[in-house]
Amino acid sequence: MFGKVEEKLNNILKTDGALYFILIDPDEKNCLEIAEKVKDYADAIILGGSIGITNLDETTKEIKEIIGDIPIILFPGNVDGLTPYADAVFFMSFMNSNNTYWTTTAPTLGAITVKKYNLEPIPMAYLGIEPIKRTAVGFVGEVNEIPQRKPEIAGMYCLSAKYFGMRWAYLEAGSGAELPVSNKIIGLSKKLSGINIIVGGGIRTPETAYEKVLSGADAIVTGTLIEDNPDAVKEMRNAIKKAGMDKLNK
Ligand code: 1GP
Repeated sequence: MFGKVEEKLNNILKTDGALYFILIDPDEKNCLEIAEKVKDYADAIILGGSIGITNLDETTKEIKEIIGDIPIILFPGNVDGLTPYADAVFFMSFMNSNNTYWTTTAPTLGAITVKKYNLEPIPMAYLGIEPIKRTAVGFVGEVNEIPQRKPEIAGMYCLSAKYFGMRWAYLEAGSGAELPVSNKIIGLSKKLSGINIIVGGGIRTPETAYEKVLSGADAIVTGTLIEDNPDAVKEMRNAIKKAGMDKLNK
């Protein structure tokens, strides 16, 4: 039932208790340098951005050469964010967008390309949490932002995602968010749904990542951190893996 990439990630989750995903924007000028710097620390590279796609095929091939066996999972900002040179795709619905284009039309238009490119689809709910409205993805994705002080709304979306058959939910505060998703939201989302919870947006310190994993996050995503300070990824990975082990031993 699971494809190879998802199986690999689930196996790492069993042994390590937590995953570290590093987001690379293929439109960043220095994305190959970034790939070189993070290749020893990421469990998967997630590739995508909200605005613009330049030469995705070439960039993906070049990144693949650098990172070797680490899976590349596409994180498409739109239907043009697909390439046959990646391993998998987060096949996602932006569930709390106000626009049906982002909830269902874009994934429907993209589905045939996913099939044609033989990409492994990883079914995922994408959920925009405050302060996502002030970030690019909130603007483009016309989000009906989930308030930080209403964790039950996020939890209910995750439960709904589980009942739809999605195996992953991404709690997103938006790239560069001033505040990451709260521990309460993460905890309730995990407790209610039991599906794999990815948390990203505004995670800048190893301490924050540690807390998020202990609260219930299965995977942490960082993007901006690498662009600002590539050397920070080692500490980030250590904190995530330590939290994972602490969680497994609880
Ligand atoms: C964006 O959650 C990711 O989709 C990463 O956010 O750039 O703030 O790390 P940052």
